[in-house]
Amino acid sequence: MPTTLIQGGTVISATGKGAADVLIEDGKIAAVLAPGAKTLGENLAENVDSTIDATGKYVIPGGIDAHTHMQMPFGGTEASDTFETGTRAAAWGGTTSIVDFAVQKYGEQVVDSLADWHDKAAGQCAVDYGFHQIIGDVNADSLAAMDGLMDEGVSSFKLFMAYPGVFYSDDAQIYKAMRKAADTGLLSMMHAENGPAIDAMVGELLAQGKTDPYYHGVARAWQMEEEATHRAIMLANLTNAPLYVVHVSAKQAVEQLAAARDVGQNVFGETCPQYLYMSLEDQLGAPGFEGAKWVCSTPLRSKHEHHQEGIWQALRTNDIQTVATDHCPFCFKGQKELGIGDFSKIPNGIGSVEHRMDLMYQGVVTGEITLERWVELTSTTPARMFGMYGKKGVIAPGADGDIVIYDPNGHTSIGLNKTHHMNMDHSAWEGFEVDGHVDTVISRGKVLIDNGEYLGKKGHGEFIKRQACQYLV
Ligand code: DUC
Ligand code: ZN
Ligand code: ZN
Repeated sequence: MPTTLIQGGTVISATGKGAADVLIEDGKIAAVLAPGAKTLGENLAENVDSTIDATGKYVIPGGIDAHTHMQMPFGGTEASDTFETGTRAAAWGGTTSIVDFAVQKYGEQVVDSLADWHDKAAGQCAVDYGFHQIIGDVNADSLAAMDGLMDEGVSSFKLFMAYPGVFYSDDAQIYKAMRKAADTGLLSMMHAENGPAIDAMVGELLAQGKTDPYYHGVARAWQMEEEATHRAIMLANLTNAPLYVVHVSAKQAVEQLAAARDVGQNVFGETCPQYLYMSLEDQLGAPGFEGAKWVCSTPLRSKHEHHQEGIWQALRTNDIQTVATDHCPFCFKGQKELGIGDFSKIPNGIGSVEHRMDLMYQGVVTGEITLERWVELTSTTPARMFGMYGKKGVIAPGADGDIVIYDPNGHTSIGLNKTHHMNMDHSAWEGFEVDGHVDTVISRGKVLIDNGEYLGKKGHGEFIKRQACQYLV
């Protein structure tokens, strides 16, 4: 039974911090000890297989990115990270678990799509992985298939109010799926944007010759996010289904979530780093076709409307509970370029799985969030939200030995030119310089990253059979 002792660091949890040593035994956390603790009068450090010096560093539970799309067919192409490359990049960035989306398309069976995702991921991953189920075709078969998802360890599913003709569900379909969710205990996840109205506006803009990436953000107006968020909340209220709204970017959508939470509804929100640091004007509005790098949905919002500040505030007030990435990478050459002359053909997505922990630590540096909140947003709450808590999201006896040793005095230069590990020919984060550094990453007791070296291997990552949401009011 291999044992590792992490000594001298400051252990951060969602509720506090303090000096402690952490003992990992056989892949699990065995003890969190007073510094220099002795057992049976012996110096513990002399009796373990290996020690890691974390003096001056933070010791945090491994990051959990609950929203990724590895090798997802989308927008006439396929997301450029495989499970192998994407989870390796996640490890580099201190994320030790991802939850990816198995995709049921129109005409497909849910069970087949889930089996397909297992085939893609099995034996490929550097870190542990779970699945949500996208239901892109709500019909009698898929509703029946939802009965079996919880037993498969897939305790959440996603519907789309956007993308008519691709993944879109109308209100009747949403109503039926939420009824099923209330019966089965599955968590409903929602892409909340009014797709039919957006598509009408896209048509108008293109007809006016407004084809640049910037107009992606114009067409996907905040009103369309607020409206859909409200409608999703009402349908969830009616059906008594817990609701998790993904990639929230509009401050008005946050107000809808907050109002529902204030009356005790089980409604939750997720945001992503791009909605905190980027804007319609500065990135989507970059000259020429450059803005295509930042085409994602929901879109980056106007800095003049102060959405970014609203989202930071929601992270403090717990009106938004988690930060994921919506990692959906596409290369510029041959993929983003599909939309030259027509922004609606640009594959939607940004790659960030490698940078989330660093980017959110920046919020600690600037005083937007506390250290504890950083851990809560990026690890502990995702674990609770998606039924992994106890095993993941916490440094406590019995939990998996998933640990990041983070150097607050370190520095991280982000981007392709700084040799990121995502399978992309560009970076949406090129040139970002942030305080803090992921020094050591441990997954179930195995060191994956240490001192700038990758020590992991594909196939180390195991499927996480998730339980029901542990975050309900
Ligand atoms: N948004 C994206 O940006 N990419 C994938 C799907 C989505 O909803
Ligand atoms: Zn989405
Ligand atoms: Zn997504």
